Amino acid sequence: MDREQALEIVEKKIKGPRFQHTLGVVETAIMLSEKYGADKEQAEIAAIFHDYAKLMPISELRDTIIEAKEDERLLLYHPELWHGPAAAYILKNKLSLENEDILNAIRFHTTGRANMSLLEKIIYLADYIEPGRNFPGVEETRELAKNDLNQAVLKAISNTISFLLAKKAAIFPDTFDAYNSFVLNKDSKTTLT
Ligand code: DGI
Ligand code: FE
Ligand code: FE
Repeated sequence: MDREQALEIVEKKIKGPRFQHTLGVVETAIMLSEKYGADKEQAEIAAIFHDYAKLMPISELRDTIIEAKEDERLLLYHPELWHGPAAAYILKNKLSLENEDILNAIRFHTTGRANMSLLEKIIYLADYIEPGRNFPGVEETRELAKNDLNQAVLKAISNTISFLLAKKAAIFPDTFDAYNSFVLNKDSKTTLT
């Protein structure tokens, strides 16, 4: 599938501001791939599809998580966490997207997880810093993204955890696992890419 086909499929599912956000993530993911040596085509496809399921009704997202045998703990947490895993399943089964790294970058783009791949980090970070984002802390994260991918992703995850704590929102374990994984590995950056 090429860029134009992928964009056409996604635009039908997520028109308007959400599609503009997606274009921002695509542009940022390509820029980060060039900087950190990831496969640009893979980053582009993952970015285009990352919010594919964002506007699906909650009941459909729930059914998809169950049918997909995705992590059922998700169902105990906020429905905002369901669109990544649901999209990964639909893309694999209905749109024949087979690359597991691309699917995981989409699956984990909201929570992160321990030991994220280079592509997973790039999509997580691109989603956080794309030009349309303007929440507190984003500028600092953009600065870190210019020369340290791991520090930038750690910052984005830390900010998200702080934001959720302030709201007294539940925090999914993968989000903490992502945070711990970056903090525990901070002295061995070579193993983190
Ligand atoms: O889909 P987007 O809006 O582009 O971005 P996203 O997929 O990163 O979703 C962001 C939302 O998800 C944001 O409101 C914070 C929330 N979120 C991220 N991690 C967690 C979480 N919400 C809960 N309850 N628990 C988490 O661990
Ligand atoms: Fe999302
Ligand atoms: Fe997004």
